[in-house]
Amino acid sequence: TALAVVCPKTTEEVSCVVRLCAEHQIALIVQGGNTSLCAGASPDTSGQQIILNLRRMRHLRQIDADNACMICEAGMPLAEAQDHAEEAGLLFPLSIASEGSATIGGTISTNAGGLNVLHYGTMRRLVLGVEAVLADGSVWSDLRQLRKDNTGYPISSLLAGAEGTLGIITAASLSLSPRPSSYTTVMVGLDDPDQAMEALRKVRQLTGEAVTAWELFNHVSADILAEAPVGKTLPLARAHPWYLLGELSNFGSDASRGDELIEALASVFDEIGLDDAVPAQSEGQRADLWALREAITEAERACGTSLKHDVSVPISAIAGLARDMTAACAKLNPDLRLNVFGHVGDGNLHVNVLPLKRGEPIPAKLTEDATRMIYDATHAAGGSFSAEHGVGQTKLAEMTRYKDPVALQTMRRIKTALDPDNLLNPGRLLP
Ligand code: 2HG
Ligand code: ZN
Repeated sequence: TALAVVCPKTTEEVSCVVRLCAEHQIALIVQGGNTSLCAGASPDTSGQQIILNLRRMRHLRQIDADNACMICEAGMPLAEAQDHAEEAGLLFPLSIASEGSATIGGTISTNAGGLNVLHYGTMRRLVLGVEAVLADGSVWSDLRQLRKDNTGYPISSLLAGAEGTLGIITAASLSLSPRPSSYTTVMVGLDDPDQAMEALRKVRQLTGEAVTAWELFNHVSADILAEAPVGKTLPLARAHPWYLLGELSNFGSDASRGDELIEALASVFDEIGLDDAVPAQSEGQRADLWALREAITEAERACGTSLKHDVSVPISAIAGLARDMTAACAKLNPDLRLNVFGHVGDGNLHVNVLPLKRGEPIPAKLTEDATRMIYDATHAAGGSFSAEHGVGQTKLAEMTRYKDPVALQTMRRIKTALDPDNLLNPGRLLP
């Protein structure tokens, strides 16, 4: 429910809308690809907020291979930005399952993570600077493509992850990486999440910085992929409690390096006793393996409304957390199906409770107990209740419960300084 949907095409138009809204004290909700998993981009139910949708601002303003940098407008879908980088012979490494819809502005505003964070970092690290319209309509522009600039508070970095509460990002200068010449991708069955982490340590010892993705998922993920309307089965010889999808990148031009990476993986799997592994033999097979992983969210949606948790802990604690939460949820209700998957190489897991019966709501008491158990266990392990999806409107209670009070107070002071009338994305991020 919104007062209006405004689709500006230029930064000047965004600034104009913000000035008008400030004059009339009307709140703005900024929307990109509308893929938030915590209601970050939907207005409240009052019908008094304006949706500012940036999808018409999708130009590539500049790409510069010498400077390994490109300037994209906020409404450009992430997949399109990746394509532009590829055409220039480079890589824009942020990769998330929703990249066909999610936009550059949205992924910066939520500091998105995804599949390659263990090597390239989250979106904030890939942003050299942003252009943004502030709450008074003024335009902050930092598209200079500098890798070093020690002249004060890093305003662009502050806007990354601010969920549109401090300013509206209209464009960004993004850092590009060398493109790997080949990938070594493998799926392997596991008995225990510890094996994934042991393998990661050993493979890193053998190959240095070659590991660019290390994804874990459990047997429930595999089951729902098979049950989905377009059922997908894993290419392994037998079923396992856990699975790993790992990828190594060959950054050199030496083709034999690809063979070395496969040998390194094979020797580590052998040492740990992992005997059911499938390496991708072609680019097509690699795409098929990734399609399985990236279809987990949609397969989950086909089960009805699930209860999502997106947690992170120090990497050393991730295997224990995956195991303990599975055991604790089974105690809450033995029929409960827990879809556990995520980016274990950077310490991030999605721990999602499926409806007990397809399409039926999860009972309120179970929702409460499971959520409390998962977040308390995460907090006790020194973790975060929101690793990469943000806070939006749905995790405000967790902000009050788990966020350091001094951090909250500091965030409120920053918000008041930059948006004193609380007109930019009110009711999200800050409780
Ligand atoms: C992923 O890792 C996304 O695929 C979505 O972060 C996670 O659906 C989810 O809970
Ligand atoms: Zn994820």
